[in-house]
Amino acid sequence: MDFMTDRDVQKYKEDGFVVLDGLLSSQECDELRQRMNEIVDQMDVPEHCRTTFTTYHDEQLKTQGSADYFITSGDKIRFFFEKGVFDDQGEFKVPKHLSLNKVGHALHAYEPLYKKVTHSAKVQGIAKKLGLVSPVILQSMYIFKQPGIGGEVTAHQDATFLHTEPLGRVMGLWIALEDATVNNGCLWFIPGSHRSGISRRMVRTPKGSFPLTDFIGREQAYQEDTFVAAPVQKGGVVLIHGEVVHRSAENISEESRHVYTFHVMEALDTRWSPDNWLQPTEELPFPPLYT
Ligand code: AKG
Repeated sequence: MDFMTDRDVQKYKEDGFVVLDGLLSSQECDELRQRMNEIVDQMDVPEHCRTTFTTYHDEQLKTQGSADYFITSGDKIRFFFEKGVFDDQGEFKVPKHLSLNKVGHALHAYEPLYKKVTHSAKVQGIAKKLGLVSPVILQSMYIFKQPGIGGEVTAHQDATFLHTEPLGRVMGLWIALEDATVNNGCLWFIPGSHRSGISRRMVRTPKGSFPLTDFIGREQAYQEDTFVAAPVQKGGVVLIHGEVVHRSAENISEESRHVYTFHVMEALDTRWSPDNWLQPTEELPFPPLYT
């Protein structure tokens, strides 16, 4: 039997998301977490985090450094931190393993264990079940949602950041490496919200200008009671339609909520927007999912 059933496909199409249990074994989750632990052990803290800003000019350099670091991270493995984890001297105020918000955006390409999971038979089976002909991998992230300080992710649609023509070509796979619950910051969705287009787009600004990106349009105000929680057990995956509205709360619990997530795009008859922050590069064109 397929890992993803016809019923799951129907639910994904109706709601814009679906939770599938058992994509990974508990051991596979632990191996991915262990590898991330090693990556963080060896992490070079980015220069812009270390800059002490005493003048307006320093502060601007820091902001510019941080924007550059983000916008050129599509084909690299880079480190993004929670707010307030560095002191004025650029030293950690918390243990470094507890300081990270996420690591991105090319684990799927450069880290063998992550690459293996991304191209696993089950993942390829999901894409085939959904009828994807020529899916490619756009980006990947390891998200920590640290206990006590893991920040809120406000309501958004992924196509705001990963825009295609036509819309409807992008899907996120969000794999829980630990149980994700309403206490430690699981995802929440507005079921069916993937059918109304997008309200906001993040675009690159013209070369040489700052900031490097800007928004066209604005996120709507969504009604709190229209969101439903999508808790998922360790090893399960949430499929996220590119236009479905979703969010996650801050993690005020004592449990972390690590996930590995990546986005795929049906490349057949799809135009990837040259205005997106993320662009394929010579070093890393978007790799095909099917092997
Ligand atoms: C996304 O990757 O689009 C998310 O919304 C992730 C949010 C989270 O992991 O809390």
